Amino acid sequence: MPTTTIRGACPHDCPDTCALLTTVEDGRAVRVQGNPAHAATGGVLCAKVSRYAERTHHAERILTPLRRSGPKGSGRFTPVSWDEALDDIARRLTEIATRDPQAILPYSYAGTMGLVQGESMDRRFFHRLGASLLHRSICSTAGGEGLVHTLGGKLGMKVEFFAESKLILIWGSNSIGSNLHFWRIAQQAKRDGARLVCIDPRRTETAEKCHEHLQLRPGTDAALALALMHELIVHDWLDHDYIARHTLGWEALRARALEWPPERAAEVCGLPVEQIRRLARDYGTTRPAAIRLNYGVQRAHGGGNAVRAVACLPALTGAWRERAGGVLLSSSGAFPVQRAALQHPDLLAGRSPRSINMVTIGDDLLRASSPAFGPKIEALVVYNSNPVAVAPDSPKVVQGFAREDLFTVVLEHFQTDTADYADYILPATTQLEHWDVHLAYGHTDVLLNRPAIAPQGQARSNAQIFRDLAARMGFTEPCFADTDEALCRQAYGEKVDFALLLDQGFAPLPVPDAPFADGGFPTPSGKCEFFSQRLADQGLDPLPGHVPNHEAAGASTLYPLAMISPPARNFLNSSFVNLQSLRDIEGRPLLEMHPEDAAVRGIADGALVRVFNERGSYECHAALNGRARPGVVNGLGVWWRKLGHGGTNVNEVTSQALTDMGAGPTFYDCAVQVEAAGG
Ligand SMILES: Nc1nc2c(c(=O)[nH]1)N[C@H]1C(S)=C(S)[C@@H](COP(=O)(O)OP(=O)(O)OC[C@H]3O[C@@H](n4cnc5c(=O)[nH]c(N)nc54)[C@H](O)[C@@H]3O)O[C@H]1N2
Ligand SMILES: Nc1nc2c(c(=O)[nH]1)N[C@H]1C(S)=C(S)[C@@H](COP(=O)(O)OP(=O)(O)OC[C@H]3O[C@@H](n4cnc5c(=O)[nH]c(N)nc54)[C@H](O)[C@@H]3O)O[C@H]1N2
Ligand code: SF4
Ligand SMILES: [Mo]
Repeated sequence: MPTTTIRGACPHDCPDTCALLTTVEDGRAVRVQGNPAHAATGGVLCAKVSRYAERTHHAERILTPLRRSGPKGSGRFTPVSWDEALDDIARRLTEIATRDPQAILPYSYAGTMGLVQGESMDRRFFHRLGASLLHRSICSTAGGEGLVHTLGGKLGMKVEFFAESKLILIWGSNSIGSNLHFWRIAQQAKRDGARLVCIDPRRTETAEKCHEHLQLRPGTDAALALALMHELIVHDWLDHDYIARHTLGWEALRARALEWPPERAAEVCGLPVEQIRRLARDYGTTRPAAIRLNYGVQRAHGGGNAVRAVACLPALTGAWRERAGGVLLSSSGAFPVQRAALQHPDLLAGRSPRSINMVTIGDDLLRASSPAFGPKIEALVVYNSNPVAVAPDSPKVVQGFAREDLFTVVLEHFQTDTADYADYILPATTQLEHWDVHLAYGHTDVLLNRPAIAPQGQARSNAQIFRDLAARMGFTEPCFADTDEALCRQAYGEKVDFALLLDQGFAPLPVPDAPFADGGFPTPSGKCEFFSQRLADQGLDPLPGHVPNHEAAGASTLYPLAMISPPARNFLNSSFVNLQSLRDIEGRPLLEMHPEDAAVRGIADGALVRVFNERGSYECHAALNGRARPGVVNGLGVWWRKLGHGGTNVNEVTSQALTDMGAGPTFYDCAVQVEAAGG
């Protein structure tokens, strides 16, 4: 019985982008492990992807094209051949495109982060068609813009050097759950004497294992960062030389920060003033000091400003001078992806289609044609995403997907909540069945993914499906003939040694150890921009400031609780919810509450509760497990609606309001009321 081991890459939306080793026996993947030769992976995978063989060979995989055979949303389908499905889809899309191609909307995100299966042939196809563009904002645009306007790009410390830090701020990140390989590095620093501080409204597994936890109110991080600056200034824990040479707008920032004594921030953040003072002293007097910032801080109204405020800190103390000092939110800007070669924007041929924000898909699917909006959305092609489960304000999203006059095609592995609303479901390959090449946002190595097994059933890769559709629609440009393997080579062109990728599966980028030790920020001024002219030009505050939540805790008497909805550890967004072994670990959909908030509502631990506001209502079980702070509830995400209670999940109550920068989502800026269900 022949056994082989194939090198690959984890496709999931996770900072760690692990190198995989898949063991194959008789054409079946029997084991998926971490590649020990890849330092960032260190031979270790998370529990989720250790189950990747189970996911791939799952009995409920979609293995043939399916056509809807019941009412919209009924989830009833019949198998059809690829020819029937592709002919009919091409006919329907052509018919709509003849009227206005912008009535067609692609909807995708990072179900796979692969550059080939996520942003190559699909983009070529929709560019050639002239379809609406999608603003892919559902995760990181607020923080991304915040970084760009401060440091100049999605760049920061090299993750491995956190091991040498003496103080690590883990800010808006449950590293144990969602950035496991960073946590291993932080543990090493801890063993070598580093102090770990967690800043998070939830008492996470990570917070419990740090030396200190600042359990602030959601959406108040900028106030905390400004108070830290205040203390750095009044105690003169500043690197004046670094500030003078490598920053822009110091006097203005100084004046702003002096408006934020710790007492004021303590009031806004709901923290003891002593805890803020202590953190400022530690940060001002410990070297090297490092900040692992994560996207949890930027899912509230002021998310962009919060990231800007935090990203200013290392320039004030000169922490950037050492390789173990600075901040890391994302490293993805370091990757020289050849996007024009991959995506062919030239196929737009001078057209500039409108862009639809994926966060507001609920409202946008319900809009009529108008001069301001353009044509009504008549067709949706969904891949690498499960919007009916993950997009905010799901009552509206569901209503939109249920439109009888909407033509919906979903490329999927499983019959998700979104696939239930499809007219056609097309079977997609998993990472074990196709080629791809990857960037990472938590380290700086390029990874290659080789197929380990043949496509299961009649599954085809996303790139193959768009290639097939292009042929059906008469798109004859040569770029539609590129194979998946050729696309892998085009992703980085000459910038990355493809032979090395073929040989070992990964290739480190040549990035400097201490990127801003001597300034050199890729901003317009070349400095760390405390003051941003680009923001001023957009009519925004040019300095980082505290922007209160749209729905601040306690501001509404009807909905007095602030809800955040961070990821459950054993799911990845809504992926893996349908894996029995992982769902068994998570148990059931939970709402963590503070015992006092539960007691006044007559709610006992484990009771079924109703979480609601003017948008919707969600049923789950109360967990009085010590993780919630008073006034804040934590609704762990993101369950499939159909696997939760009453066919709902936490996004019943989240809103489509946007962030200060980047037009991102505000999942963690959400006021609710809670009552005992049936009460
Ligand atoms: N297991 C698992 N891993 C994941 C994911 C997953 O769903 N499951 N998701 C992946 C994705 S898509 C992403 S984008 C990345 C990063 O995704 P993130 O959402 O950054 O992941 P977390 O590290 O869980 O960080 C969220 C943390 O921020 C906290 N938080 C919420 N509001 C605030 C706030 O206002 N201020 C502060 N300081 N903290 C706040 C939450 O309590 C939570 O602990 O993780 C990825 N990794
Ligand atoms: N309330 C709340 N909502 C949230 C969040 C939160 O913290 N709280 N987090 C938000 C964040 S950070 C993000 S990034 C979004 C993520 O939302 P999504 O990007 O929609 O992520 P997933 O829910 O993992 O869904 C990805 C889907 O892609 C499919 N898929 C995977 N690989 C392939 C492939 O190769 N081909 C095809 N055709 N399909 C594939 C998977 O089967 C899965 O169903 O959710 C957001 N929603
Ligand atoms: S989800 Fe993250 S930690 Fe888990 S295997 Fe993938 S990259 Fe590694
Ligand atoms: Mo995300």
